[in-house]
Amino acid sequence: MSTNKTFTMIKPDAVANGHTGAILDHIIKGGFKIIAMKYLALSKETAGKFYEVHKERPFYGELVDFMSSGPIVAAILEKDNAVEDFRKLIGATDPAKADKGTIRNLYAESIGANAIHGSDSDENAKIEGDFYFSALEKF
Ligand code: DAT
Ligand code: MG
Repeated sequence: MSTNKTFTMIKPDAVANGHTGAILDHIIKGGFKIIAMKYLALSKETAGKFYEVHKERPFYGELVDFMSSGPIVAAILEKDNAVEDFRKLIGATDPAKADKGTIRNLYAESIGANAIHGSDSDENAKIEGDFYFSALEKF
């Protein structure tokens, strides 16, 4: 059964390039409700922990450096079928392969600096949301 929540981060490239407002607008117009949101400056340690599942992949070091290179915006989003619909809204990991009109097609720079994160399962959406937000900060 799919739940109605997913977790996202607007990544340092998109924040630094001034795309935060346009991306939030895109998300809201896509039918998602923002139920928690904050700016964060990730340390290498925190970024490394968040992406621990990718520890053995060759790009892990680069990913950790990138995600701690500038502010990010973390948010929990709500919509029916949230995880799957949000992955569609953001597009493929590699922006060169992302469908036209998706967030990564419009705003990402490269496969590494790809503008936005979206959880890949209901289980991970819960883990990732709980990683950044306390009970006090989310509905
Ligand atoms: P996604 O973010 O689409 O779920 P992923 O979970 O496979 O993709 O990888 C996590 C992040 O790691 C991805 O958003 C960007 C980075 N990454 C993935 N593949 C990469 C590669 N081949 N080279 C550099 N960075 C990569
Ligand atoms: Mg992923």
